[in-house]
Amino acid sequence: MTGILPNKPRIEDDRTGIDIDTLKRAFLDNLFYIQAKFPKVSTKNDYYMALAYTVRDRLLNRWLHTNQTYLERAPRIVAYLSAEFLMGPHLGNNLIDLGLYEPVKQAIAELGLDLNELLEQEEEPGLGNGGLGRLAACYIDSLATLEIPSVAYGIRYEYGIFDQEIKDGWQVEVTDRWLRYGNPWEVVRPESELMVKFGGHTETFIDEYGVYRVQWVPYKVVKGVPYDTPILGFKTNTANTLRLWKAEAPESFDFAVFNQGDYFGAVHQKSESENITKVLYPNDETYQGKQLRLEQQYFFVSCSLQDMIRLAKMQGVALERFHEHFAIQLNDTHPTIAIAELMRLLLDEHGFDWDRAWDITTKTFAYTNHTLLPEALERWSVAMLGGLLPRHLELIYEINSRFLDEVRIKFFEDPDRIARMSIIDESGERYVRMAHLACVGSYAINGVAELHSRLLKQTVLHDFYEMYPEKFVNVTNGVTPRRFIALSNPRLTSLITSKIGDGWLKNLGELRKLESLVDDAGFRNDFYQVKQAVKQDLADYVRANHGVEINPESIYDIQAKRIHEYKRQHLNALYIITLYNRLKANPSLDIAPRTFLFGGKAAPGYYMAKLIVKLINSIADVTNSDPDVGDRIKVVFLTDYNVKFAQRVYPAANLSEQISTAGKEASGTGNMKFSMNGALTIGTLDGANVEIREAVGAENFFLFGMTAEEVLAKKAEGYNPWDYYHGNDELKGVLDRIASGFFSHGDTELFKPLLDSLLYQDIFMVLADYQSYVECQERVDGAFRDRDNWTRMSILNAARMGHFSSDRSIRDYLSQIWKAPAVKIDVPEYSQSNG
Ligand code: CR6
Repeated sequence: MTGILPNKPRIEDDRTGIDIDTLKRAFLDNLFYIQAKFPKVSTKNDYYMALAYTVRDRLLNRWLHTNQTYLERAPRIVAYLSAEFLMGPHLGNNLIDLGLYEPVKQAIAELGLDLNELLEQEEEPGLGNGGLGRLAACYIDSLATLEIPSVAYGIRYEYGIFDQEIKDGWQVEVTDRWLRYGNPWEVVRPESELMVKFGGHTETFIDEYGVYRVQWVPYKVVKGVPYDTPILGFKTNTANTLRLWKAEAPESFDFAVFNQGDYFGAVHQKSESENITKVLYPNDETYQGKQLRLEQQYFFVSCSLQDMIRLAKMQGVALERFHEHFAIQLNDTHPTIAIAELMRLLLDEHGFDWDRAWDITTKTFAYTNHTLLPEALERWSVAMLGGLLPRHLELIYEINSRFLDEVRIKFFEDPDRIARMSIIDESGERYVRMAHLACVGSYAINGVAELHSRLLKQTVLHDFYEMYPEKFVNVTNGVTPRRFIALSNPRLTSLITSKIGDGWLKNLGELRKLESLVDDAGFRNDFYQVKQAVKQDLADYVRANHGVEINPESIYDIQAKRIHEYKRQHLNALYIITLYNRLKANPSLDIAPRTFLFGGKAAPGYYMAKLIVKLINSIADVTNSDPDVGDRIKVVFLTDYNVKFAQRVYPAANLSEQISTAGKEASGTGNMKFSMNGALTIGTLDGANVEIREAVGAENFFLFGMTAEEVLAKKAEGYNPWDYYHGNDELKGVLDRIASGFFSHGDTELFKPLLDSLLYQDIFMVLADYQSYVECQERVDGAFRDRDNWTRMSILNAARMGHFSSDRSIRDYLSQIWKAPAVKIDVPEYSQSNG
């Protein structure tokens, strides 16, 4: 049998048709036959599910044709390996990609329902911590939009990033049961299960050809089951696959144990296997040497590589050509064990010799580094890695020994370099340094913004840069305008489209056409009205969900991102207290009213980050109820920040806080999402802020603080935060106010750890940047009062952000690293049948 569907999709068919009547009928059919409900007893979730299945039916056609085309044509495939995919809700995005948003909205309305309410029902798959996971999601959107054959591999965590609640001002973590009501977007493929080995030992033997070989005898085997989600491109026929692996026990029971009567032992083994994909580690930018985390990494990497080899075979591609067939991108070091695993598969399971296997491996992998923070660089103790993956440890030692020989030859009189560059850290307890393995085993290494890529070459990866300068490239991050403008800001989208057409959604550079409208007072007013309407929406949401009244005329000053000392939410807090002190000293002070909005999760074990959350909430308690403050300052901590919520927040911002210590934020991507939606940035010269400022123009960006070079210089000359405390009365007043217990009902101990860390160490130089930040905020205050000029700057921000589309990032990866051509997918056109 050839072809996928027996017939062309027909316009009046329930599973393919897209006219309003068919959509309504299909929706009711799904409600009846899938949810087994009729309208009178249906919950909102039943309606959501019925709609989700209706939409899924309409994308299956493209997905199956895409899969069939790839199978037949065996094109070069980009495989994106990532431990995190922070997808956000699927329904709205799929509607946008299919061009079905308006018809579906109408069909749903004709059934007496509200599309927005159904969209709200979707429990998002929060399978990531922050920027890195969300970046992966944007990249697979762009890969499909650019019609690049690709597959994304990751882990199907049963519990994603925890839900955040706030109790008495403190963060409380609640498990994220996102799969509770089922997931209509995934298709399980039990027939494609694979086995993954763990533990045990290795044995050597001589094979039938007299060749010396190694065999791994594992302690346990775990089954990997793939769950596939179609990832549509925007208005293309391409629908690629996100394949997430779930761990299961190979048999439901170990019958040998069971028959001896050890029922609990047998069940325990089963649950132990399933533990591997139970929960996402909720740490952003920190590494913890937890064995289960290494098990997760190896589990998904081994499944994915075995799957690729299987696919290559199905397509008749010889393994010698694996690297021509696949470009594998390692999203940070989390999947880096793949380098040793591919070597193992080629050597031990497919009989390759070392040189051939190494040649293929090093032509296959490319590595993206996402951080310079030392505490985030992954390293596994040799004892742990060897216990879990004995064969891989042997291979890593062999890779290292050959690599160090090369280092010796290239830098023959520099023995220190050997110790510095070794994949094995032998300075104390021995560790495997995953970033070193990634550099040695990859043909390309990239940072995620120009500054970050430069600092990588100058600092953490300097030795590797000297060894392999040709491997180093930069790919500045980008974000998808489909989700972060079209879906989340429909008002702005229709305004833009009414002026310049809709080509910008595929070619974001076209936004430049808006620049010529900046002198058009009518357009400025429309743009302003859009922003006000969106701000009103957020105000309604905050009233309903937080019980706080915020003023849409005020500056919406927003810092939304993970809570981290390097991101300096506490610098923002110090400014709020500065304003508060000023208002108390002079109650008639004239300031532009501001609403300070914060959103973000703290890692559960990160005490200082949690204390910062508590401080913000404590400040809010005081400022929001002090009659002297009135409407001039409101502070709100927006609970449980996630992708769904982010989509409400970015469009409503006037001011985007991007205030990390220069040199610490590799790129940032929230900075891009805010600016695209017309927010102005207050920021340091850090990460992609540097490039954003160049793009939008220095006059449309509020810059403050030390540069990365100045930060390093200050550290070198000996930084003493007390100098700033004693040298700045206003800063002293702020810190003293916290210390006095003013925000903690008289408790002078509560915030002491935070104050001590600022006054005795201040590694992120909050105090050093304080004055510059405060002065910059005063410029913001002044600028906001000139409403028309602010709108002008806001338009120019939106108009000049074309460079920060993830489509551009993907094109950069393609031209510099992957070299995979696009493949057009043909899908039969709808036909009008006559029965
Ligand atoms: N935490 C960087 O800190 C960057 C993203 C995506 C981060 C952030 O600046 O935008 O990656 N790094 O490149 C890591 O996760 C290690 C992040 O999200």
